[in-house]
Amino acid sequence: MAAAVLSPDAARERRDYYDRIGRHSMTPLWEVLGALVPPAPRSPAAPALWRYAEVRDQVMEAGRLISAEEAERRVLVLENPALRGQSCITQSLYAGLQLILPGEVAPAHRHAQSALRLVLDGEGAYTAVDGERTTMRRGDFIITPAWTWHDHGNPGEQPVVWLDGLDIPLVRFLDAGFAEKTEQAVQQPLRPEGDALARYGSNMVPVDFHPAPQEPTRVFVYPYERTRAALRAIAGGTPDPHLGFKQRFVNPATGASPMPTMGAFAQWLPSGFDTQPYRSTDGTVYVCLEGEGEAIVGEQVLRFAENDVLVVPSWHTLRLHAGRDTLLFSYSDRPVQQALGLWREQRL
Ligand code: 1HN
Repeated sequence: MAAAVLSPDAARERRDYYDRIGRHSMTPLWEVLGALVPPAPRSPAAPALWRYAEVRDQVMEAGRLISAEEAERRVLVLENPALRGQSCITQSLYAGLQLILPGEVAPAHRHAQSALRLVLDGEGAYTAVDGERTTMRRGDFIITPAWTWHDHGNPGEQPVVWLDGLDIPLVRFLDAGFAEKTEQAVQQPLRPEGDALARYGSNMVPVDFHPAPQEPTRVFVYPYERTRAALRAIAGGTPDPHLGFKQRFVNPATGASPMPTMGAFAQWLPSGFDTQPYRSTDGTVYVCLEGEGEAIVGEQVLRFAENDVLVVPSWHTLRLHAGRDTLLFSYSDRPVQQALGLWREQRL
């Protein structure tokens, strides 16, 4: 509807009225309705890229300035350039690069926020989740579901860096955050390494195990070798024109997302492949695990290589170009949107 032209008197009368109702903490909906209920998402987040080759030295420098123990978690937060100061990469998601040096531990704690890790650089650190350790190898996708005890340690020889993805902004929005620490910084292993994967992630589950539909998976590591082998095995077929070969990680016992608040994906793009334009309502964080290429987000061209992190905000049109055979990991709030009936995608 076209805005009516107001006489100076009428305009002043309205402003005075807004001032008077403002003293009672009221405001006129008609001034804000268009912004509150946009015809399509207008994310305040911006597309952005963090080149690992450019930030690696700065991540390592944090290792000289503060110990993992003092920091509790030694992390550089990847802040969306349009949302600085809010510790978020999209409106609902957090991302950070965490460093743990040989001999260090990051003490055990638990919280309502769910976390995922993607191992980027170095080997030999571990994450322990509710009494079981997993040794980190590059590309491994590891989860610490809400309210699970978790600590990290590095008994190896190399600095280890991984990407943390958490649902921090979502939990903050809901004012539903709790956290706890323990006296013992390092969890005593209760089960041998590999137990959860053998028990819950080998096309079998314990005979009387019947998880509720929204329960997070007991499988807390998705080893890169398996992810990569699966993508390579299907990459001989016909790629989806908009997505290439894209798989979603699942809770093998239910088929649902591994955790209820964040979905994760792995995608293979053959060398030279160009995806058709695509958009979806889940703002998504991508990590290049292998290869290199371009993400064209709206008008912006983001050139990525191995270990680079990039963010595509909600409803921004994405086209991907693979300069070489390329493997992308990604995560988003898609399971939340789907559970609430909000998720939309468009193949352009
Ligand atoms: C956390 O627990 C970890 O466990 C990493 O490694 C980053 C950011 C905010 C709150 C908790 C971790 C975190 C975090």
